[in-house]
Amino acid sequence: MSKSTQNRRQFIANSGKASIAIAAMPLISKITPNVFEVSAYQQQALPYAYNALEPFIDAMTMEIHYSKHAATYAKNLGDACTAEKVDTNTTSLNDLLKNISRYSPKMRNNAGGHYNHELFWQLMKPAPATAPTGALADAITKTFGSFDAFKASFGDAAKARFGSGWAWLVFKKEGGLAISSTPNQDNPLMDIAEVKGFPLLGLDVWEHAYYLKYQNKRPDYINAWWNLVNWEYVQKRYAEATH
Ligand code: MN3
Repeated sequence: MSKSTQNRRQFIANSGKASIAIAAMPLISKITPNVFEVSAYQQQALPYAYNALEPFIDAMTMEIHYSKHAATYAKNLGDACTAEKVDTNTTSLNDLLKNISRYSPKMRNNAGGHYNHELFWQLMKPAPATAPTGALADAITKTFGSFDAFKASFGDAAKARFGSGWAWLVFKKEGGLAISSTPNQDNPLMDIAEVKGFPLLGLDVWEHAYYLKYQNKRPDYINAWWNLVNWEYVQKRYAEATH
């Protein structure tokens, strides 16, 4: 096969995939996806390969987590928006979460699940800086005493979350940083959250996030996860929250 034929075949194959993907999306939000708000209703492409976070998170866990668990939250969110007449062209995901008490448990679980996972992928990267710098680093030291003390407290929140849920570093509604944890797929943006605010950093402690590699050893997963935190992205979120 000549190179041009090959390219053409590849182009046709890719075009076919793209149109199938578009046809499968019932909700096309006109709201521009914002890296700080994670406001798109559709699942976005994973920003790295499934195996990119090895050895800390294995490729099979990533594949199942992204293509099965997270994809299902996105699909069910679309279904809930249709059923509950949420116009995704005019309602941002952030605003939906801020008023989540007005909606069904299905909406709460899937809007949270979709937002949390879209955020979670962005919060990790291979070989990141090992600690934050600048204003975020200063705020963490001021609030928690030191970066190590912050990590210990955040890890404690993640370990103490009974069953499934998330640990968070939150920029509180009233200002300042706090560590919190939420059950299931709740998050700090929700009006029902115990600690309300803007999530800067979040850790998924559902067993589906770690069981294949770590089994019941959630503390080992938490310790390994610090090797993946994309502090540059967390710093951008902090700058957005405080500007
Ligand atoms: Mn998960």
